[in-house]
Amino acid sequence: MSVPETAKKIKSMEIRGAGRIARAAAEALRDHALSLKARSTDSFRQEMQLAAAELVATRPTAVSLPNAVHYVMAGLDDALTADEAQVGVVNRAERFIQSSQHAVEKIAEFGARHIRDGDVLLTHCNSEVALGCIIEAHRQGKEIEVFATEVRPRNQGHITIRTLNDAGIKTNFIVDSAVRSFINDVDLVIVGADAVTVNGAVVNKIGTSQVAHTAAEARVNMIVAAETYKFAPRTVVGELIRIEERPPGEVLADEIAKTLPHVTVRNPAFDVTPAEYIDLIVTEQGAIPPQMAYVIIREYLGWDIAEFHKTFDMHPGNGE
Ligand code: RI2
Repeated sequence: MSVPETAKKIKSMEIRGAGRIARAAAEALRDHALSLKARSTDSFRQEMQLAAAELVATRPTAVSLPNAVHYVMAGLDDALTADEAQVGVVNRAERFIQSSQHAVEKIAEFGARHIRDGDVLLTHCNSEVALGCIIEAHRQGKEIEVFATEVRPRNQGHITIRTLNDAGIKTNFIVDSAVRSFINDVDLVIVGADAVTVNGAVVNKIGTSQVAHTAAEARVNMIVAAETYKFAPRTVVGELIRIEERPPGEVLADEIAKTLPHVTVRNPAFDVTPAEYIDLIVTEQGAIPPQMAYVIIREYLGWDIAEFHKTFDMHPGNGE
């Protein structure tokens, strides 16, 4: 798929979920590199940088997106010819896509071990990796039941209940505000992540922090399923994760909104759950307490200050 087409689909959320948008961006960069008829390394590099910037600008919160783009664009490093640069980008894009798919499978395997026979689970939003853990536990023959929230305003819960239903998993569909009413029936909360910061806070779909607070108060454990490329290197140098605020029309129809001149609709797509509400983050490298997020950033994202300056300048939030 072309870069503009991919960017449009990510923006409109036709392609959504932090892992999926990262893989879609890698695919778009790969296809773009293959389509370029660049005469020089410099012009190839420039064209690729424009494409990378367009993709990164689509959605500001899920850090998997700039991390994937960064990984693929490093294929340009040390390339002496346009051909070498093309091979570098294509190889890295393929590697990212494969390792992302592998990470999703590994997390399912590790995460399923935290789910016991007879457990009642609760999930919020639609996370490929969180659902992977649940489906793997079910595949292993554990008898489980799930509470899935609706996830206003975009109703990602509808995707979740279809996936769980198709897997043959007993599922209860509830409105977001019903979490507290059912939390005492729940043994474990499991969600995904759009970003994990250096202090172990998890940025995920709006409402996650309310679920986490409710779970903590009821002494119900909460685990987060997140690939290492969801960890945010720039938070090491004090950058904050930008929370995307989406159009008001997603929450309240424009015709109604315009009759209410004193009302402002706020529509943040994500919120921040502090580390103390999270028991474990399950990554493809194993489970860690959230307080160990820095280790993941250091070891698996190859973070260092020079690298930071070189590669993250393209990020739209840079300098804000
Ligand atoms: P996976 C989604 O964001 C949700 O917040 C979900 O929990 C998170 O990305 C991770 O998704 P959105 O794209 O990568 O629905 O686990 O705004 O699929």
